[in-house]
Amino acid sequence: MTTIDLRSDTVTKPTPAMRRAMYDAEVGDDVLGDDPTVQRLEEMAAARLGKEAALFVPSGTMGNLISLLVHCGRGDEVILGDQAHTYVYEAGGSSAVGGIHPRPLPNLPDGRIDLALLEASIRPDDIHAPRTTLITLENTHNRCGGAILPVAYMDAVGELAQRRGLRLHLDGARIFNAAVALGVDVKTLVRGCDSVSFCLSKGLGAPVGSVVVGSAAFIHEARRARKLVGGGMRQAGVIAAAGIVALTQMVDRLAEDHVNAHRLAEGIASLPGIILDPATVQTNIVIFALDRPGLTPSQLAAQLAGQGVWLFAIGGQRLRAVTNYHVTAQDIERTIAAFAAILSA
Ligand code: TLP
Repeated sequence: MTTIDLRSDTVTKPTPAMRRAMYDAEVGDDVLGDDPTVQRLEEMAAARLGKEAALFVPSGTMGNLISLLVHCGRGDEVILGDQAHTYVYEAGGSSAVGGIHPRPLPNLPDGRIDLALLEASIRPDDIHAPRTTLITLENTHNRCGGAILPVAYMDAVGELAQRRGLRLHLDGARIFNAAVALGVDVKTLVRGCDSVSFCLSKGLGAPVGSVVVGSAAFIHEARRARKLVGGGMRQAGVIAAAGIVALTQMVDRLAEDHVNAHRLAEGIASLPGIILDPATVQTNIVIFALDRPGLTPSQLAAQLAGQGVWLFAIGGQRLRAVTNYHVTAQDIERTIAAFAAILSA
């Protein structure tokens, strides 16, 4: 029985083309500015997102941390969603390392933060208050079920940030999922952002790495911050080469993951005990709740694993399945059948 791994899109393994590119990569000491493959990836990423410059980093977590360290001084406040990956899953890094004060506001179910609340939460110029310097958004929104923040909302927050003298950082770990699903150029989606961190190692399939983009001045400081957190890498062209393949070959196919996620949602939504509106599934993440006396989310996950289907319980009554390029349309039918066998019993 083969395993269908829906735990995350981070489980994707490098494609044959990536392995070949890694083998052939021309490399140098990137901390000394000598790695041509890293430079090519950074130039490609900056151009693709419509920003002046880019920095290759080991992970999305480090990309967000570096960005926050550059935008905020100690004691400054960042406004972010209470379901944001940066707030929930990054080990409190911006507070621990940067002394940055988080101001979590409720994420709406569609991943947005209410605009009026955002604006009202900006601190007054008062010696008692931390200084609000940054807003961080997440697109697509992981804990909001892969929800897309549309162009109009991104632009509105960008305009608000600019008008109020704040910076806007985007955790765009899955920004290409959003761009592909909306059918818009990713540049358009991020035009109001001062910085964006996006991941090569999720749906795009690279084994390691994220890229931070922004102005040349921002990236200059980000390079120093990367050093500070120990993220300067030497012959990193070996992994950047896979990132180049990710950007050139793996973006458009994300649409298949979205179709599979939607089919999965439709296939399980009507099963007894599953609480899920398939219309809310916009990209490759399916989050649903379980309401079944005598069966906890962890027990359901364990029973599915017994049938070769892996996914995660993510707290409370919720579970998450993430489609990715190792998961085929037939795998989705097998997954639906496994759910049905357990829940109809
Ligand atoms: N998300 C992982 C887990 O950490 C939850 C996953 O399986 O989805 N931003 C967002 C929106 C993310 O979803 C993730 C990873 C990150 C940042 C961090 O990226 P890495 O894992 O490269 O540090």
